[in-house]
Amino acid sequence: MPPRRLTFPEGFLWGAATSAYQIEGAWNEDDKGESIWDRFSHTPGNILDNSTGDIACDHYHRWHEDVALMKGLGLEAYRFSVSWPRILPTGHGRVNQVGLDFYSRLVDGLLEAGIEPFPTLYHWDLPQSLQDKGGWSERSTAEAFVEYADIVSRKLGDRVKHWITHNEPWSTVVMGHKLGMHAPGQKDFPAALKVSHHLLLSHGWAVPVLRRNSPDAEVGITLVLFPIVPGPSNTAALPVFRKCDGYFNRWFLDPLYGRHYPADMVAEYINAGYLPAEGLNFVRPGDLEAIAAQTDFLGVNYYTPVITRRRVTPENENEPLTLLYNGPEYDYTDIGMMAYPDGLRHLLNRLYFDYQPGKMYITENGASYSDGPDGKGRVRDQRRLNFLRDHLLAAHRALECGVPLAGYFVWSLMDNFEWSFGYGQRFGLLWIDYENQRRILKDSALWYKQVIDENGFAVPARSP
Ligand code: IFM
Repeated sequence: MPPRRLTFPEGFLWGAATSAYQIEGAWNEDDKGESIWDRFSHTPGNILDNSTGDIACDHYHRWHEDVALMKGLGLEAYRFSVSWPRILPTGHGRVNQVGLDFYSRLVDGLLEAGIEPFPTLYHWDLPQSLQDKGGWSERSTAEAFVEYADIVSRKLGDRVKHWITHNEPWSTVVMGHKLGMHAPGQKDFPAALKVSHHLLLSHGWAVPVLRRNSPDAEVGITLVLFPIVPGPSNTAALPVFRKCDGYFNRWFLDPLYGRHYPADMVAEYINAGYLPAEGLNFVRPGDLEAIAAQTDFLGVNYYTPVITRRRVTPENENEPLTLLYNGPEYDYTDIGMMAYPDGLRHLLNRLYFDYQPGKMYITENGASYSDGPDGKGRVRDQRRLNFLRDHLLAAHRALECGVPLAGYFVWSLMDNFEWSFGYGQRFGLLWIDYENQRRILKDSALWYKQVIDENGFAVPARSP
């Protein structure tokens, strides 16, 4: 059988993504304030290889070269994040003009290169001064976020046509405030639930501000989402399935799409003692209406599914995270995430049929594989290429079902600081030599360039 060609819809946007703390460096230059990630990474014991984002990929100084590389790849869109403490060194009040100018030049540079900027306002680097006052567990941080969103969108709103308020609230809540593996390193689930509310509230409050300052722009939020899949040979009990879905997905999706926080999860958390008997006592009148502000798109970050286990013991019944199954029969990337391309098709279909977002972008998808340059300086990262190809195939299948998917961003444009894993995990299309900051296009980057040029690719006969 001749190989089948996949063609994506006309106008489908091909991009790549990064975030400020992971690539910029220049952590204390030009009057930038300290962020919670500066504090967290400077605290010994928090990062696997004891590294920090102080220099990272030095993108703050090399953004010109990076935009040229993006142009060479034919990228049509670039998702980056704005560092809040670069703009407002203490979180609110005094504005740092130099910081604003940096992003203004970046946006101009991207537009000149024919690349659509997709800025994300919050990709985890909260100003430390706000953390010192309680961070996201305080409502005042949501108010400060709106001030910040206003300042950035007044400056860039004439040129930016796509705004993303937050990246992965789930990660901030769970990794940062429940498990303590991300900044600010807290392990307090009751406080984390407040954090989740204030993150969503700040999103809802920022939407009309972004629309006012950037009237022609689309506004959305990015969630990391997980298809819930019954484990092999043991059909998961429905309550387990529902609970995982509630914990990972519905807790964020339901309020954003006007359905309030899921009642079954509120009951779970009251039962487990994470919420008081009266429930969500931090939700005030009008909050849920604000959170449900109409958006133009949903940003979907997909990496890995949640495979449920059947057995629920008295010890783990209130703890959704213990209900995961990591069987050896699956493929794993170097960071230990399960590679499960078909999960993307399930996820996109489910999101569309359950929530009907007007449009979706896959704002992150990618894999950590450590393949480095061979003797000739070539990076043969066939595993990443296969990963991207199989996920694009799954995304295309969702498109065939009518899902309004408008674009795809590889995570990441370049290898970078992978949070508590440091520099040991490499997700990039570009290899970074951290000794001399040399960038090398990996084989996957060259393949992706061809996909962009042809708006599709030939599917090998053996593909799923
Ligand atoms: O590196 C992160 C990114 O910052 C958010 N999404 C997941 C990526 C890979 O872990």
